[in-house]
Amino acid sequence: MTINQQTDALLLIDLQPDFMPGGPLAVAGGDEILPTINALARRFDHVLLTQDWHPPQHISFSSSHPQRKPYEVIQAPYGPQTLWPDHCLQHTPGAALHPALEIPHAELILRKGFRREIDSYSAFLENDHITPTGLAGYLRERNLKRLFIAGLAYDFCVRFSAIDGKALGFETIVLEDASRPVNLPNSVAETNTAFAAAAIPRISSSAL
Ligand code: VGL
Ligand code: ZN
Repeated sequence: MTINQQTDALLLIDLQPDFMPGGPLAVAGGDEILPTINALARRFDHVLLTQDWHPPQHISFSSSHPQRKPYEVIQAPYGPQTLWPDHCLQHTPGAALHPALEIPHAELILRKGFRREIDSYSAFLENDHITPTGLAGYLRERNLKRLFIAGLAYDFCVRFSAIDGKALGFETIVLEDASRPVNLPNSVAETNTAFAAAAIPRISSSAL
C-alpha cells in the first residue's frame, strides 16, 4: 500500500500515560507501540492526534457513581456506558501526550470527552453517536480522504473512531500492530467482527 501524502492522514488515538503500564487504565503493552508509532508518524505528512480529556466527576468514572465499580456498565441517558477508573483528568500529567512521542509535525490535537455528562470514545462522534467533535468537517475542509488509525485502545477508542470515520465517508484502515486493546470480555472479538462488517481492513504497519 502506498501513502498518498496529499490525501492520507495518520490518526493516532489517545497515546497518554494513563493508558500505559503504571497508569490507572493501563493497556497491556500500551507503551510497546510507541517506537512503531514514531516510525509511522515520520512517514506521513499529515498526522492528527486525539487526547482523552475529562473534567472532574466525569460520567465515565466509576467514582462518580456511588456503589458502582470500574468496568460495570450503566445506562446513561444516551445509552450504555462502561465505567472506568478515573483517568485522563484535564491538565494532569497522565492526560498529557506521552513524552516519548516524537511527532513535532502533528497538525491537530483533538480533545474529546471534555463534557462531564457525555463520554466520547470516537474521534468523530460522542457516545450519543450524534454529537460531532468537528473532525469530519476538518478532514473534509483539508481534503484528507483516507485515514490510517492506530493507538489506544484498539477495542474502544480506535474501534469507534474507525467505525464512525468509515460511516462518515472516509476510507479507513486500522494499523493493528500499532494498537493495543484494553481487553474486556469479548471486546476484541466484537471489534474484529465490527471491522469486518464495515469492510475496515486491519493491516500491519509493515505493509505500508
Ligand atoms: C478509552 C476507555 C475510556 C480509550 C478512553 O482511549 O480507548 N477507553 N476512555
Ligand atoms: Zn476516557
